[in-house]
Amino acid sequence: MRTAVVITGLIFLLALGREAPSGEVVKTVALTASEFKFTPASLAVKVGERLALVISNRGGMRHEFLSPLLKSARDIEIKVDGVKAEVGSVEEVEVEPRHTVTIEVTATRAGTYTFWCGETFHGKLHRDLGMKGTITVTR
Ligand SMILES: [Cu+2]
Repeated sequence: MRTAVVITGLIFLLALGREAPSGEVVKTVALTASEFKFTPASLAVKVGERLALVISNRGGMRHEFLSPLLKSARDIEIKVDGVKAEVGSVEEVEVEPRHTVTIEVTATRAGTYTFWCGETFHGKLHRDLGMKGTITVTR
C-alpha cells in the first residue's frame, strides 16, 4: 500500500512540474490606472523573468492595458480581482473602475515595449491624454 501512495505522489509532482509558470520567480509590479495616467509609467523586467503586473483602476472610468509585449510574451495568465480568467492569447485587457486585473507574463525578447490605454474620452484616446508608458525588457 505504501508503494501505491508513493507512486501517486510522484505522478502528482510530475503533473505539477508540467505547468510552466509554477515555481518561477515572480516579479510583482503594481500599476495604477486613473484619468489619465499610469503610475509608474516605466518599468523593467528581464527576459525569462515572470512578471505579475497588478493593474488597479483607481479612476472613475474604464481603462485598458494594451502592449505589444502581450504578443511576444509566453504563458499569459489573467486574473480579475484575484480570480483566474482563461485566456489563449490577449491583445488588450480592460479594467473597470475600482477593480484590479493581474496580468502574468514571461517576456521572451529584449526590447522596449510601449503600453497604453485604448479607451476614448471626448473622441481622444486616453493614450494621447497621457495614459502610456514603457516596459523595458533586458537580457
Ligand atoms: Cu484609460
